[in-house]
Formats: sequence, C-alpha cells, structure tokens
Amino acid sequence: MENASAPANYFNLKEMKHIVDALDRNKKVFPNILNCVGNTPLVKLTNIPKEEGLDCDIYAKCEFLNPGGSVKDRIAYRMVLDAEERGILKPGKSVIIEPTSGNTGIGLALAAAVKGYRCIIVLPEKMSDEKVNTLIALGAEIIRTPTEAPSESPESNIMVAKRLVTEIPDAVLLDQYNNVCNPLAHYDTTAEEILWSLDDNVDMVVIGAGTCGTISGVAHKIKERCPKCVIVGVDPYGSILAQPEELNASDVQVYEVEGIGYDFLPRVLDRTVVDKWVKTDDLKSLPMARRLIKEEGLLCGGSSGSAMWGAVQAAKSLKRGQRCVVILPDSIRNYMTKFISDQWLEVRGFKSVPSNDKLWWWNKPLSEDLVKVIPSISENSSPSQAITMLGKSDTSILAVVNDKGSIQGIFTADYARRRLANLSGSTKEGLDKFIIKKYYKVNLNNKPSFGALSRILDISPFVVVVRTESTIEKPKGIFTSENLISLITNGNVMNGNGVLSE
Ligand code: P1T
Repeated sequence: MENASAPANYFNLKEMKHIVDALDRNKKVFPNILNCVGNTPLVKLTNIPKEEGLDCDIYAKCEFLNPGGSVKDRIAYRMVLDAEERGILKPGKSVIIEPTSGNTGIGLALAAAVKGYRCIIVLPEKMSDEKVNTLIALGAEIIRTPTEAPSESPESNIMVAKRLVTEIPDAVLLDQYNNVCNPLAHYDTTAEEILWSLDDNVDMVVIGAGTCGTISGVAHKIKERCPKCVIVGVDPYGSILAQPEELNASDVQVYEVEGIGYDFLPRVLDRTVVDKWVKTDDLKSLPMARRLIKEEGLLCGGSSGSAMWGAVQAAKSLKRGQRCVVILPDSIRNYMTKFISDQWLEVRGFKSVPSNDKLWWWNKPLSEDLVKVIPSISENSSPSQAITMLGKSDTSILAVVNDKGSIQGIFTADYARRRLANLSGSTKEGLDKFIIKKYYKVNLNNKPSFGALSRILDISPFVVVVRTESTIEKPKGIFTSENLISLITNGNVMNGNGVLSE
C-alpha cells in the first residue's frame, strides 16, 4: 500500500511548500475547472444576525460555491497535486481510493475526471443519494458501508478503503485524516482569502469539525496574522471531537447532519488552536440551514446550519463593529431529497405538520382497522423464503420480525430487485442483507393523523404502521395513497371493515 503520509514536523505549516497558486482575480479564462477551486465569496449576513439580536457583523464564507460544491474541493485538489509531485500518483496508472462522507470524494472524483484517474469512493450509507449520483456522474465507483460501524471496525468506510488499497494494484490512499495537505490547503487558501477580504481584521471564526483539516489549517494561519481572533469549533452531540476525554465510541449516536463529527481524533486535528467548542444537534442545525437559505439566500447544506447555529451562540460575546466569519461548507445540491424537503423534516420531528382546516379528514386519527395488513416473516428466514412469501401475498412488502414478533425491518420486492440487479447481492446471503432498516413508520399509540400520513406519502410510496404492545413494536400493516384516496372519496377502506366518516 502506498500512503501519502504526513511529515514529522506535522503542524509546522509555515515551513511547508506552497504549491497552489494564489488566485489571479483578473483571469478571464481558466485551463480547467480545478483551477477554479477556492476564491469563494465572503458575504455579510443581513437578516439572521439582526433577528438573533447580535451586535457584531457576521460574514459567511461561501464554500458551497466551489466547483464540486464544497470546501473539500480544496483539499482534494491539493492532495492530488502533492501526490503527483511526489510521484505517488501516476497519471494513467494509479487508482485513487478514499473513505469520505462524500464531499472529499466529489472533490477527488472531479480531479480524477479532469486528470483521467480511476477513482473508488467508500462512503457510509447515511450519506445522501445526491452525493452518490454526483459521484457516479463524475465516473467514480462507489462502495457503501454501514453508518453505525465504528471507525476501527472492519466494515467501516475507513477500514474498507484501507483493505481495498492492499488488494487493488496501483491503489493510492490519499488519506484526508492524516494527510497534511488537508490543513495546509486551508492554511494557504481558505484562511488567506478570509484575511484578504477583511484586511487582517477578524475577531472570530466559526468552523464545523469533521476531519478538522479546515479548522486546524484556518486557525494556524489566522492566529499568525490576527492573534486576538477566537477560533470556535462546532461539533455534533454523538461525536468525540469537542470532548475526547469525556466520551467514548460507545456513546456515539447517529445524527442526520453529514460531514461533521467523528468517533476518533484525526491526525489533522490540532486541538491547541481551537479556543472554544459549541455542541449542536439536528434540531438546531437543520432549521438554521433552512433559515440561511430562506433569509439570506445562501444555498447551503446541513453542516452550514450547524456552523451558523454555533456562530449565533459564540458571537453573543462580540461587540458592535467586531467581525465573525462562519464557514458554509457545502451546498443545497447534496440534500435536495433530505432536509430541503419539508415533509422529510416533519417525519423526523424537525418541523411540525402544517395544519389544514379546509380538509375534513386532515386531523382525524388513523385506526387499526383502516390499515392494510401485510405478512410477517422471521428474521431467521432466507431471502428465497421471503421472495416465495411475497409471491403468495397481494402486497409487495413483508414485515421482518424477531422471535418476540417485534419489527426489525421490512423486506420489499423493490429493494430485493435492487440488491440482485445493482448491488451484486445473492439470495444465498442472509436475510439481513435484504432488510430495509430505514423506512417511514407511524405508531398507532401516537394517534397519527391522516394529514401527517398524507405528508409522509408525499415522499414515500407507503407508511408502515406499528403498535407498541408491552414494549414489543408489533407490525400492523401499511398505509398507502390508495388507502387514503379510497377513504376520503368513498368513506370506505379497501379492507372492507373500516369506515371513516365525516
Ligand atoms: O473535514 P473538515 O475540514 O473538518 O470539514 C468538515 C465538513 C463540514 N461540512 C461538510 C458538509 C463536510 O463534508 C465536511 C467534511 N467532509 C468530509 C470529511 C468528507 O469526506 O467529505
């Protein structure tokens, strides 16, 4: 395995070689798109700071305007240039393999597309299909790994990438978690641009923490030129970056915001240059990202909301005339079917279901007799048994249950086809490989309204209905658009036994 490993004097960024040219602001034409990475605008925010009662000025560094749509284009390009210069990456021969939450992958796939490298990107299931489709369009090959796998487990994206590098000839792991080009790219460009925009006069910079290359690199340069500046890291609950001594990997919980938070400390993190940490969660981050879009016109992603929420907290200590910069790492494009959808936010409790007084049925609760019953299958069955059971049923969905009858997931004809057709699956695998664990579900105990169900049906072909009976989550069936329209037009249900009356 060839590894672009970091030099010994790791954070001596000042002494390192600077290979990316400063952007020529008068250039009319660029040789290729990689030359357009960086030089993103710094935009003063107008509405959110006022609403939040902040006295200082807040500026957004619009990294979502990079060619690949994120701040990570900077490090991807830098790592490729450096590895080429050192003879580690050989054009026309080497294969780039990288574990990523997607944006570094997109930056590398962009460089690979322009320069003609084969590129394999390993990313957790959690990351959006929008990222995956962008990667595929750029010609990258994709491997998905379980989101819940701890970073040191063999199934994690990091360990899978490491294994592939030993198996695939001429494979190169650029390794953003350890490669000094990650912080160096921000030391040389992102921080320089911020200092240039604000004439070396900045009081606070707020940055979301992933690999921590952005925060470490930016902080090192800004502290050299503007020592009074406070560097604030933003880290989601469930990550150990802010308080490594207080948390361990077993505390890690899953959250929706992509790109920030880890269960280990990457080498590119230098905690000595971070003055303050703010913890966030989805409920704070995602509505704030939507506010950045709606109130400031900044078409950014979820971690931008995290950083902005952190900035609103930290900048309360700043006075009139002081300047706070917040970095907005990626773009709306990555999340079009995720937090950009109101329904997606509502199902997860990040937004309330809209009221609708004009529809007589909107607030009425779903009852069990209105649900279309689906068959259950034991989790110990085989995929072939599940397929046979589907064939005998009039639905294309089975509930997969454990010994106690508690729902563990669902088996659908659609996902089984996808595994067999596109994901090199085989019916000889265990049923667990065919189970969908992420699906839309309502619990009858919570008396879900038809309005809420209708909103879910805007983004999903069916809703699974369960009821909790003495701690066991029992599958009761599904509810579909067919059920709903039949109910509201005829006052009748397809099962023939339930009636919904006005
Ligand atoms: O890695 P870091 O410089 O700390 O940037 C954090 C970050 C914030 N927001 C988004 C949307 C991101 O994608 C990232 C980091 N992304 C990766 C580590 C990656 O592999 O794409």
